[in-house]
Amino acid sequence: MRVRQLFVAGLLTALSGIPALAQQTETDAQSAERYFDRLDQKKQGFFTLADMQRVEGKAFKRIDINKDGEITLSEFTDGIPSDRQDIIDRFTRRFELADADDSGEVPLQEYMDFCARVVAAADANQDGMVTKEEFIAASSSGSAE
Ligand SMILES: [Ca+2]
Ligand SMILES: [Ca+2]
Ligand SMILES: [Ca+2]
Repeated sequence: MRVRQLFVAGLLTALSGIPALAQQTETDAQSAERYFDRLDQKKQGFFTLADMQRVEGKAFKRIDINKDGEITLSEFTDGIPSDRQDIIDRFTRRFELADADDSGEVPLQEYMDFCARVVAAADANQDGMVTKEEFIAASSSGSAE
């Protein structure tokens, strides 16, 4: 269980995007909440895998700077100030999580599979809906120590 929680916690900042870096005092729970609100576009109090894939599908197109249908590490870390090696390292680890086959590129399908892993790990009661409570619990408990 702990590994699952860490996994979700590890994904959050990557998926929330670089603008999150402006608020470095933000806790994991706050970051999770902000990201949740972005996914819960209909304000229903939960999001589904389809919701996440719709939002992240758009993000993918933005990250894929050269529009070749695949994200590379340099595209993924583009825009991070070069003196923030800690952030670059964090994004690098997250890229490696998304790049399940270790090919150095993440095509859309791999990215969508990655979203499915996030939802599966966060949806504690496995009803297909990730509530804010589930999402925050999954993302904050793993980094509590
Ligand atoms: Ca690309
Ligand atoms: Ca790959
Ligand atoms: Ca659920």
